Amino acid sequence: MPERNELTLKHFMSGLKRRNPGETEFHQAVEEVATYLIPYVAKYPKYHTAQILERMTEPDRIIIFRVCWEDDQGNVRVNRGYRVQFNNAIGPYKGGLRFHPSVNLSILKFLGFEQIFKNSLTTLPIGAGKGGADFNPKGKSDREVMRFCQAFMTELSKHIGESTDVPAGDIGVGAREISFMFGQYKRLKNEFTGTLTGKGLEFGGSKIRKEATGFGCIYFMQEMLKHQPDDLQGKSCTISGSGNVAQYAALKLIQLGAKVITMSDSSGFVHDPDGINEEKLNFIIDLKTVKRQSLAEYAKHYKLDFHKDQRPWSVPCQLAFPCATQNELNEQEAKALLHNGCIGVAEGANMPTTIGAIQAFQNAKILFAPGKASNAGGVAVSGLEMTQNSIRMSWSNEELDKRLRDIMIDIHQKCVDHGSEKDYIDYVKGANVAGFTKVADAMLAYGVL
Ligand code: NDP
Ligand code: 2IT
Repeated sequence: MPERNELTLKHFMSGLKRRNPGETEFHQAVEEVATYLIPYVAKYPKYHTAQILERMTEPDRIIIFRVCWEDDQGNVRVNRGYRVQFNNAIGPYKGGLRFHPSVNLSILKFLGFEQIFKNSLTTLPIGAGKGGADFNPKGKSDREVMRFCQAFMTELSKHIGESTDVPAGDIGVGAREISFMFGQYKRLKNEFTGTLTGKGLEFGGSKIRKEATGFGCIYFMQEMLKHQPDDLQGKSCTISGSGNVAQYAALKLIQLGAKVITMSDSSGFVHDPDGINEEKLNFIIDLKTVKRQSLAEYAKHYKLDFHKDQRPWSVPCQLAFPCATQNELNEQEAKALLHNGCIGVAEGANMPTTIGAIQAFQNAKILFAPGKASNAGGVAVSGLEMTQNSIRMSWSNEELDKRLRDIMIDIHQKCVDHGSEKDYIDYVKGANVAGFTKVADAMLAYGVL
């Protein structure tokens, strides 16, 4: 048994698992962070005395509600809606909404927890939350999605607000869903405020928000390479996913002279050895966001191989960008990437890499950027959307792209400052420690609450 006052990872994790049984994704996200923060907290006893880690892993509150709606055949359908308001020490709760059949409390708690550190790293005054529903938008008509979004917002609207909690998109929640939800919020509250981000440009949305997560991820990789020094020119890149994050990661790679050779979706991956150019990418964007079909149609159209039910990590590449979902790159796949000469990985998705895979990359001392650093561009431009809404102004593409790039450069520098080892930069350590201190110091200042 550890001493009563001694904090060890094993002791901390066993308490967390006892309090949150069965929540495996939440355990995984906390373990990755605690591995670095427990030794840090041991060095600065003020955090331990105030039980900051214990408080940070307990959400401020969780709202769970029934969402009842009617499908096109007039059948009554029931889903479960959630909002995890995790931590508002440095600003209003902020984080996306996910609509996917796999959504459960464990997944939303892991996402909300990650958001604490990510949002802190952006330097903007935003706290952390996450929400969503086990609703599957796939195969639903626009009218069904509208009725679901309106029913979902009817309850959620009681718990959010421009200075309270500001949701945005995530898996299954894009421009269509945000528009339906914002319309319903405006109707119920009779106010026009920036309570959701990722809105349409006609009604308070920010330029570059749609592109921000993907672009930001590539800017982060650019910084890691520059530090070596190296660059993106001519590098072969595998991407997983073909949704919002993957699409704009691909676009920025193409614009910067790299070669994108794979994209994927939940039905498999496509390998395009000649490289996906802008014209082909536009085909994919239309296929996934307008037609809402499988990537297999892309393979068919361009006469390429479609690898059904497989992930792209067996394809030799220099850089890899997991941009689909959690735990989509395991240790065995990490070893395949390393074996094939991969020199850098940046997470566009949240927690796409398993703990074993991260260790494999770190043991091989290749560049590895955790999502809380490399995908922070999305929430950063959401924060800038909040600012523009508050001052009732909108900034230009150039202004926002510059701010996004500066934020990613700044996050990279913070990771270097806090994660530099003798001959390696541990970006996971850097992101966790740098993200932690701002939130922890705010919590200390508030006293015991
Ligand atoms: P989208 O819904 O736009 O796209 C998700 C993509 O991932 C689709 O290609 C989808 O395939 C695929 N996918 C989803 N679930 C699975 C699964 N279980 N197995 C295999 N493939 C899957 O979501 P986003 O692009 O917005 O989000 C992608 C990731 O990025 C998520 O981890 C999200 O949390 C993270 N993220 C998103 C941000 C944002 O601003 N949107 C910001 C920061 C992080 P299919 O089309 O077949 O469903
Ligand atoms: O994971 C994320 O950072 C997001 N889904 C974006 C959150 C936001 O509020 O823009």
